[in-house]
Amino acid sequence: MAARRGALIALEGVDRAGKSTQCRRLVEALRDAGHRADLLRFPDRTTEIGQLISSYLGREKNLEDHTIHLLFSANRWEHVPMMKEKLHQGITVVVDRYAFSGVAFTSAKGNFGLEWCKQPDVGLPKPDLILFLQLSPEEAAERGDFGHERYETSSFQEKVLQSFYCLMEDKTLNWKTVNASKSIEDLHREIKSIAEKTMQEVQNKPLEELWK
Ligand code: Z5A
Ligand code: MG
Repeated sequence: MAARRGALIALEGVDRAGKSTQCRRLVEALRDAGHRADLLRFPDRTTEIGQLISSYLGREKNLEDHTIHLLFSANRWEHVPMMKEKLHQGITVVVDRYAFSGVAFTSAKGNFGLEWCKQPDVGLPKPDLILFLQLSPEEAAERGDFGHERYETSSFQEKVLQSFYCLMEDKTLNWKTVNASKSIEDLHREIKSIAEKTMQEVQNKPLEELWK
């Protein structure tokens, strides 16, 4: 019998919804419970491509809109061999943002169809679970002001949210929306329970390809 594989779990959501906080908590808790789990964050600003993306987000560098979209995607693809290896070794991989952020942010710029935005990420490892952390703009505002990076304005974030809703209509993907206005601890417990159930369900199933 083939070895059990790990699950690929993506966290998505609006700005300040608590994705990074919950990703860290989830990986820690899974490890404490005896599972093998690793965290990846997109963009991964540590690679050469990631450094270009970081200077774009920090407004030090201007890049043409198609170009930056493809760089975000390339930043995911450069991790694919390592992600597949981990998943096949039985390690659960938790990703802090994934291709859905890629599509939602670029399509929010206008002049970009959803289908064009999806193409570069077609064939990435398909997440077994996508947790969407839902938070109203008012509640997000209580968590502090926007930073100074590109995209951090309320009008743009509203368009991003609409693009996420379009992506969530795809029933071939396992989207689960969670209420991110809960306390960090309550939300963590809910996310951990959904994640463990998914890990159990997919361990003997093949890893699929996204949007294929
Ligand atoms: N982007 C793109 O355009 N294309 C792509 O392909 C990808 C990304 C992958 C950088 O992302 C930008 O890149 C992003 C999308 C774009 N642009 N924007 N906007 P990033 O992931 O580096 O962004 P970030 O700086 O990590 O912010 P974030 O992800 O929006 O925040 P978060 O991770 O969701 O939240 P957090 O850091 O965990 O928490 C925010 C604060 O709230 C913090 O003070 C917490 O302590 C607090 N918090 C968290 N949870 C709670 C609860 N439950 N209650 C109260 N307070 C809480
Ligand atoms: Mg974050």
